[in-house]
Amino acid sequence: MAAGPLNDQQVADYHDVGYVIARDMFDSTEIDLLRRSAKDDRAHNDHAMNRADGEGGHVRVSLWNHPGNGIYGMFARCHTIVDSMEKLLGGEVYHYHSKIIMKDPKVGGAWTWHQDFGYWYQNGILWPLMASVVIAVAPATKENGCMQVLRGSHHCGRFSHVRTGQQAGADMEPVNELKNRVPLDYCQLEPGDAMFFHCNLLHRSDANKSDKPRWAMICCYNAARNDPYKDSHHPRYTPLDKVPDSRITEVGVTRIDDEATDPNWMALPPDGRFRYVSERSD
Ligand SMILES: O=C(O)CCC(=O)C(=O)O
Repeated sequence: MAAGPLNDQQVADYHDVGYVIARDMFDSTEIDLLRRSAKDDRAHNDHAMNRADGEGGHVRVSLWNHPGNGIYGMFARCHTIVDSMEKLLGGEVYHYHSKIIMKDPKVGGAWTWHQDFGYWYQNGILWPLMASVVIAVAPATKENGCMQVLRGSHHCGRFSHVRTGQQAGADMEPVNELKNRVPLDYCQLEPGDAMFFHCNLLHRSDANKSDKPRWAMICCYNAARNDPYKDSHHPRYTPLDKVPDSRITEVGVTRIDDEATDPNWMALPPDGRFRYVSERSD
């Protein structure tokens, strides 16, 4: 069963360097169920969009706003994750969105340097009281394009984000300076590891040139006290019903169909406000 929320040292590390990796936060049964659901789930595959990286690669991404009662919802709502987020963000949180990222062998595309808050503040969010967790479904290695971060870069605050070609990313002039001053960490993960990171942490990833897939689920949260001041394509404060960690396996083995229970799949607008290029793969 899931390992329980982050401890005080892990919370301190997150505040210090902008991220923390909790090894083996989920066990192999839980991750196998997630992997099988993600692989076999027609609804999820039907809703996957190709996010082109402008260099010939693409990542398949499916994204939804509200967690439901299927296995994805159980991960996003379980005590281990949500209590961790509440420790990191200092109070009640709500679910902002989740996504499954499929970086397939040879074709899986790159991500340019960015901060998530570089986009999210455009949605009417005033404070960077937001964080994400990457739950590794397959190993994430240097070879298959694991996430890279500039350690401690969340202390810089928000950088300007600009659109270059098909991607919007951080203004590279200050980022290149920062690269000379702080370490670049490769965040290599094994299935079941969970990486929590601050919304102002600069991160990127390389294309997947290997013959191994890199799949992950990423769940994003906002502090309840940080309710956006305007509507956007992601939700305003919506109370989150936490579930016991045991529900992941219980729901996973009964294979509740997420099509009915996680219905809020997103069609992404190609208007530049959001960084995924909307180009349906089907
Ligand atoms: O998983 C990756 O390769 C990068 C994902 C990312 O940067 C994001 O979702 O903001």
